[in-house]
Amino acid sequence: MTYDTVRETDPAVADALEGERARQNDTLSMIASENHVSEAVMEAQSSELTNKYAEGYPGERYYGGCEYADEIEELAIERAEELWGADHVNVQPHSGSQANMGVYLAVLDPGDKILSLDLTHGGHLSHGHPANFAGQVYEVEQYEVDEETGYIDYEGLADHAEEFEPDIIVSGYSAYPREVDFERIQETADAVDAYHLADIAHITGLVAAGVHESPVGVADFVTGSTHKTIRAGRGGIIMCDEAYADDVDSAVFPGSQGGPLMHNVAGKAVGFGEALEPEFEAYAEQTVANAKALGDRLQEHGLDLVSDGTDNHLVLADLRPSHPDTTGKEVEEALEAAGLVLNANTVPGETRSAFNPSGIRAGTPALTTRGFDEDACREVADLIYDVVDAPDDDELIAEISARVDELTDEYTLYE
Ligand code: DSN
Repeated sequence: MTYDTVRETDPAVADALEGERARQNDTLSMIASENHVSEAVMEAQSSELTNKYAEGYPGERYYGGCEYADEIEELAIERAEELWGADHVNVQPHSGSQANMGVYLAVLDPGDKILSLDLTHGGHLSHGHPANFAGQVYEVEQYEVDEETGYIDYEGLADHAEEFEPDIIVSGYSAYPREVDFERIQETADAVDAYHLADIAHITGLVAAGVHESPVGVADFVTGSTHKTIRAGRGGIIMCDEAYADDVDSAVFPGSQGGPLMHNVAGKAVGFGEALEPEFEAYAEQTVANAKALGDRLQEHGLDLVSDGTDNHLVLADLRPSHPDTTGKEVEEALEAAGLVLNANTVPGETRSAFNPSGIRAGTPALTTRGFDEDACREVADLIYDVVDAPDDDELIAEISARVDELTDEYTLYE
């Protein structure tokens, strides 16, 4: 794909697009929520479907000319049903947050109660943070991880649910490195007669590949995004039993969205098709193996990992025990200068701020797409540790940057 046509009419945008392509090629993305889609997904996403209004659902649209939109949405739905084994799938949410909004609108009234994980313990804004619509429209209380172990405090959650009597319990997280016991959370939801929404945005691909326990068929609702561990381009998805299908569909359209972004639905269809190929399972397994290798090596260097390791695609390091005077933001910025892009992150028991927190979160989905194996991830852990240890050492940053250049040349991405 070239930007030659954009360049003819709009050089400023072409420069920025080419800059972003070069940035992705020449740096290593370790942001746990990012990945690199195939060129086929990108082509589908930049198709003429960006021009098309298709309000409604396949076969029941409010506009003419939807025959190809119907075909594409049906393909995306069929493939998603096969990938996750869901009864009903809505592929129209513009994002994971909109997918969550769709579920809330389907079953909650304003003022109803949400019980979800605290953002600083690994939750998500759309699970009820006061700055988000969910925290403003609903009454929210939050559960936590056990600060000693870093694992979800399932007993604390059950006690909290009994006391708070929520209408919905939200599981599924943004910075939680361990397998989630969805069955156990479902038992808690059943005990207090609450719905259970499992937001698997981060682990959608791991669940599809069978390398993480699936909440589909366990939780009442499963939401996800389509661009993280599943490489289907930006967007969201909702899965549920047939019994909730009509409520969910009308909560998405017309409840909270107008016309679906059909070009993104086309990207989802292509990406889901790719994930149905046998190689995807190997990719997901390698992603997890790479995160373990990365985490083990960081621990060998003396970094403290929340929960003492990982079961999935990410590690969360708490810098305080080994480097009490170094913040996550300082490390994020120094690493970025060296071409390693990850994010500063809050940790359980955070003592600094969300903007300048005490941890760093590192994920392996994008590295694995580039072809990194465990050895390569161990080397990346060495580079990360060197920067954590000396974020102000410009000479070191330059050396690491040179090594990152060699790695990005070896593990190529987009032509
Ligand atoms: N912002 C995403 C993340 O980085 O986890 C979740 O939406």
